[in-house]
Amino acid sequence: MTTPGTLEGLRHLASGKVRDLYAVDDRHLLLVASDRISAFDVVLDDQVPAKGEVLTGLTRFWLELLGDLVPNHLAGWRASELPAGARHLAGRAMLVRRLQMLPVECVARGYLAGSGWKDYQATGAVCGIPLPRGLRQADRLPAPIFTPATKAQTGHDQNISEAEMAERIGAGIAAHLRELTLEVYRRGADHAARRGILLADTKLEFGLLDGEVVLADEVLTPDSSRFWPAGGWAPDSSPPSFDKQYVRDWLERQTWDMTPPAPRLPPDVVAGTAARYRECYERLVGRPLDAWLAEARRS
Ligand code: Q0Z
Repeated sequence: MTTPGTLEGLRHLASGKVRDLYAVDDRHLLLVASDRISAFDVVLDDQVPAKGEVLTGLTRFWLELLGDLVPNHLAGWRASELPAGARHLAGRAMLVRRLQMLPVECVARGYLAGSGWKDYQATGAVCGIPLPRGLRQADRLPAPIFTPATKAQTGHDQNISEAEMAERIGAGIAAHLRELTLEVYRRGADHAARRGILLADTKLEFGLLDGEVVLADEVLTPDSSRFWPAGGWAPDSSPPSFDKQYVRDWLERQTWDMTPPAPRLPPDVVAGTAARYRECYERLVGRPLDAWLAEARRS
C-alpha cells in the first residue's frame, strides 16, 4: 500500500527511511508518510499501523498554526486534492509545491540531548555555541539555540557553524532561517508543554519559491523532533522517547548487534507503539486521529 514506486501515474523520485517522494507535475510533488519505523538507525521489518497518518496529520496541524509566521509548501491533503492515483493515501499524503530546497538542516534545541550532549561534554559548547558549565544530560538550556547541519547522503547530518551556513546559502537567508527556526521551536515547545510533552529539539527544512523562503517537509513530528513525556523527564538521564520507547526498550533486551535486519517485533510492542503515536497526535492536536482520517478522506 505504501511501497515506493507503485503509485499509478506518479514517478517515484526518492525515499527516506520513512517517507516517499513522487513527482506530480512541473510544480508539485507528493510526499507520502509510510508506517515504517526506524530504531537505532535501522528500518524495522514491522510497520506501525497509522504512524504515517500521525506524521501527516501533525504536520498539517503545525503548518496551519504557523501559517502567520512563514509560508509553507502544503498545497493539498484532502482526497479530492490528491492526484487520482494517490487518493487512497489520503491522510498520509501531502501535495506540496516544488521548491528549490536550501541545502541545510535547521535544528533548534531547547534541551541537551543526542549529539548536542556529546558535543557539550567534549567541548563545553554545542556547535560552537558556548554554554554554561555544569549542565547535565537532558538539562533545559538557558535559551533555545540554533544548530544548523548539512544533509549527509549517508550516515548522520554534519553540524556546521552559522558562518559556514552563511557561506552556503548567503548571510541574509541564513539569518532569516535562524530566526524562523527558533520561533517555530518556541511556538511548538510552548504548545506541546501545555499538553504535557517536552519538545527537546526539532529539525526543519526550508526551500525557495519565487525568491521567498518557504517551510517544507514534515514539521514538528516525532520523526523530526525529540518528544519527551513531561512526567518522564529528569536531568542526568536520557529521557524516554514519547513514541519509540517501547520499541527501543524491547530491542535493547534482545541479542542484536544493531545491524539489519532487526529482530521482528512482538505484536504487543507494535500495538503499544501504535498507541503512543496516536496519543502523540491526540495530545498535541486535541482531536482524535480518526477525525483527521475522516476529514482527509471525506471529499
Ligand atoms: C524534500 C525527502 C524523501 C521525503 C526533496 N516541497 C519540496 N520541494 C522540493 N523538494 C522537496 C520538497 Cl519537500 C524535497 N526532500 C526530502 C526525501 C522522502 C522527503 F525521499 N527531498
